[in-house]
Amino acid sequence: MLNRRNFLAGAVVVTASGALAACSKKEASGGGGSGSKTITLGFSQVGSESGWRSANTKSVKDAAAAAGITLKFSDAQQKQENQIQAIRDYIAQKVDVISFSPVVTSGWDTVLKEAKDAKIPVILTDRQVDSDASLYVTLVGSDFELEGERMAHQLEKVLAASPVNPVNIAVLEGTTGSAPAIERAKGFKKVMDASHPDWKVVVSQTGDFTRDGGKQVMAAFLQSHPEINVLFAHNDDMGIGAIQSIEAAGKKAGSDIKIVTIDGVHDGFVAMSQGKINAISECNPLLGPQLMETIKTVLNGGTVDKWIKTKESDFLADQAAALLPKREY
Ligand code: GZL
Repeated sequence: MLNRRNFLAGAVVVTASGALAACSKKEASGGGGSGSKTITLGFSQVGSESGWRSANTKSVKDAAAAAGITLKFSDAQQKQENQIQAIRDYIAQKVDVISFSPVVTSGWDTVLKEAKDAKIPVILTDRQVDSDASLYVTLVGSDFELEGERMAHQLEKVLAASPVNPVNIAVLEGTTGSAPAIERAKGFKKVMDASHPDWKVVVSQTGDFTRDGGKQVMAAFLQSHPEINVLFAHNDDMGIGAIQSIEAAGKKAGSDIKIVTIDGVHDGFVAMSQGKINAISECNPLLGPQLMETIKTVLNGGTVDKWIKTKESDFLADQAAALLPKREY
């Protein structure tokens, strides 16, 4: 199990590894300028499973173009073997740096060692791995355990405004074995155990972060557990899919069944403005600019923290309509 505490304990200021010997301070500037070497980045993306992922992909592509970094991009269709193959291809192509969002936390040691042996620095984005921290330079991404805690506190607000008794919670989990699924569950449970002995998780199952997954699993939940009156979905897309099944069952999303989700994508805000999702804890997908800045710092021999966290907020349904026009994704 990924342990955030150990991960944080390993959070040291990282000096650029020997892998950067190939690039002197002067050379790696991301393209443009006379005599500067254009950086080539090999990026392996999880897939295209959700609105969050689409926004994340656009952010990476736009930021690479803006930074003058040559981007080799691959979509793994949520399969670890595709990501491992893509990383091996980038090593063979001798890219300057590799970045990826690991679909799951485990099973990366061998390929990360291959990248290290090839003296190619690896920067994680979005999701953590449980490999030894010496095998990658840093993670640019959110604190998922904190997102789970924030979600529980958001549910407290929703229930204070519209109490239900008893509180029977269904959970739509993210991709099995992924850092967000593991850590969000952990954070939510931490608050439940500390403050809400009256809350009960009656059923919990993965919907794999997709709308269809949320729809199918929620339909089964409603059959087996008609007592459900709260849904915690690990992302907006599964919550949106679940709304279809809730309404097909003749129930009112957002009132018969309170719904709280994580991400904050456009369609999540639309569902909030319709009163169908009661609260969203944001998980910021716009990691591209931070990633490119980190790449340039690392390739120019600079130091970066072991975890570069993204800033994010929490929203209740009554804020959605006003905020929708300003949302960037
Ligand atoms: C979180 C990201 C998750 C999102 C989902 O950083 O890895 O994967 O919450 C996405 O929407 O599919």
